[in-house]
Amino acid sequence: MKHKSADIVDIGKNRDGNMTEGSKSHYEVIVVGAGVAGIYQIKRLVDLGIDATVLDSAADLGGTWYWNRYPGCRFDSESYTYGYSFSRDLLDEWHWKERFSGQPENLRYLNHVADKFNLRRHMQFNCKLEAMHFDEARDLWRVKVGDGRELTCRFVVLAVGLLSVPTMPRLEGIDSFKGRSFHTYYWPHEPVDMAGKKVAVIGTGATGIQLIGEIADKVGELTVFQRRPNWSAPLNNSPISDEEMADIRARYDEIFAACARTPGGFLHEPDRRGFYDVSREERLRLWDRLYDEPGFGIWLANFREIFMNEAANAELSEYIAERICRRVRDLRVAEKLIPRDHGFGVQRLPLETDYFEAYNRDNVHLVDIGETPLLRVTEKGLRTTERDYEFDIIVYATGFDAITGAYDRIDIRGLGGETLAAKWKDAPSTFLGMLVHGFPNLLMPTGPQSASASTNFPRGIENGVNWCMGLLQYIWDRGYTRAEATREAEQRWTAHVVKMYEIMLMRKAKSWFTGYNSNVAGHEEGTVRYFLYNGGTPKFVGIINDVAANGYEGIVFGSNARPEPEALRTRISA
Ligand code: NA7
Repeated sequence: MKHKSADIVDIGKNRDGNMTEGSKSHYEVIVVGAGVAGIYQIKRLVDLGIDATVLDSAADLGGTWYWNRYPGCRFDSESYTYGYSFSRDLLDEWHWKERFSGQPENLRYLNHVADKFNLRRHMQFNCKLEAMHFDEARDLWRVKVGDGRELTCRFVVLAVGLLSVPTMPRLEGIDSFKGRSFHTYYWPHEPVDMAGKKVAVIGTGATGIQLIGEIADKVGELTVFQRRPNWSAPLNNSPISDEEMADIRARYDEIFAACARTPGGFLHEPDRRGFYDVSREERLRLWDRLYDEPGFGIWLANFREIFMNEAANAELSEYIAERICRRVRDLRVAEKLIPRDHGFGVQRLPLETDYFEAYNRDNVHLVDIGETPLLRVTEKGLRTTERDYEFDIIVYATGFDAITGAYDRIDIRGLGGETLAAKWKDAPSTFLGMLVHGFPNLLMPTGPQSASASTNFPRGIENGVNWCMGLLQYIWDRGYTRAEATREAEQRWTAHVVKMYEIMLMRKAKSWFTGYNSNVAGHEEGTVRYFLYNGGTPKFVGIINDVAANGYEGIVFGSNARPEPEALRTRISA
């Protein structure tokens, strides 16, 4: 497809179709992030012939699947619910090899999508977005890229990821360690030889749990430094044969329809019977089945009360604790792996493969740093209040400055020079998780308080991108140059998001769902941030569709800088 120039203001000098992406200075839309969301976003834009580009700080596309290369990294979503749904052709030709596909295949998939739809030529890599300031007189964003370039665009779409800013412990001596060390997010691209090595893993979130289960039998000694245990349940992964894949392909419509129906955007539908309407025996039968089934069933196909009712949650937690005890030989170790400070499923549930069995191995050791905290990193390893440990490799599986971290690190200034980081200092506030009052022409298809983070991510991404595209088309059709959420609409949405937390036990959890991160100033224990929309996919989609149907109620439009009618026609008819 010809990449049309849609420069609509006098600063657009690069009208030469032969110019490379990197030499242009103005775009109608700049998309930031070439991950799952950015890839779909640019696909939708180029399909319309919009002059758009993607900037990404990485050396290549893939976002999460580009960066996270640690062993064991994989979906907890059924692979065939994770892929894009927009192209029948793509669905028909891609064979997911495993029910829960691993990082290498996921990255191959995203590359395949980009190549198939010729999207790579609209992407610029090693391009970190440093700043974006809104030019109020011209309704433009002035964008500063890490390579020194200054670009302008009418709209910025931030597809920067929810978990894209890894955080390290605030420990002294990290740089003094003489062995190899890395955060899981920055796992090296070349294979890491761990055979016979003494390896430390700090952190037992979803990442640590995947990693530990995978490497326990491949390293010399593995020492896990656990501050708080996490609940987790078996992934029960398996390969997908040609026959199964053919069957999945024939059922794709049904599969995506089921995802659209469920709160989490997965295939797992909640058990809508009342927790106390069925006998305890019946509950146990359900849990026995769900625990041994693949995927998030034990979390999402459970009774809805487990998310809201302390007693119901406690009964399920006891059941899971008992299943853990059956898998870990040393009951003292099992006891340390069972969370006692929060109930099952109120934090993000990690799914595991052989995680608990890893602790039955002689070469795997668990250090409870809740009891004997880490003091510092030394030249040779780690020091706790109890003793010194020596390692060849230290892996930090210590999580992310989640949800708002990537936004906070960009100098984003809206009307009156207000910075987004200052506005969101205590907590984000948005309209539908996709727009922010005071920051016109900024779109976040998967922003804080949208439903994407609390759902099967690509399903949320498609909903978010589709809605943003509808809004852009509305703007272009009417010749507007500015769109901004009103303060009232933002306040209403944020209050609704907060209300949705009030009924959930998760509001009390020390997890990235509530903005907790001991390694980020201001995010320590005690500050709850309302990051996610917990009303579920169907409700979220209903609300955003209603907003669109009502002429984008809650958004004000303006046309300070009128586009040339011809340029506008070109874009819309493309
Ligand atoms: P998480 O879920 O935030 O887990 C981070 C883990 O690291 C967790 O066990 C933390 O313990 C531990 N941690 C963090 N900082 C420290 C310090 N300073 N010292 C010791 N231990 C620490 O991140 P993940 O990467 O595992 O998962 C993130 C998401 O990625 C996941 O939910 C998936 O959606 C994909 P804590 O519990 O805070 O005591």
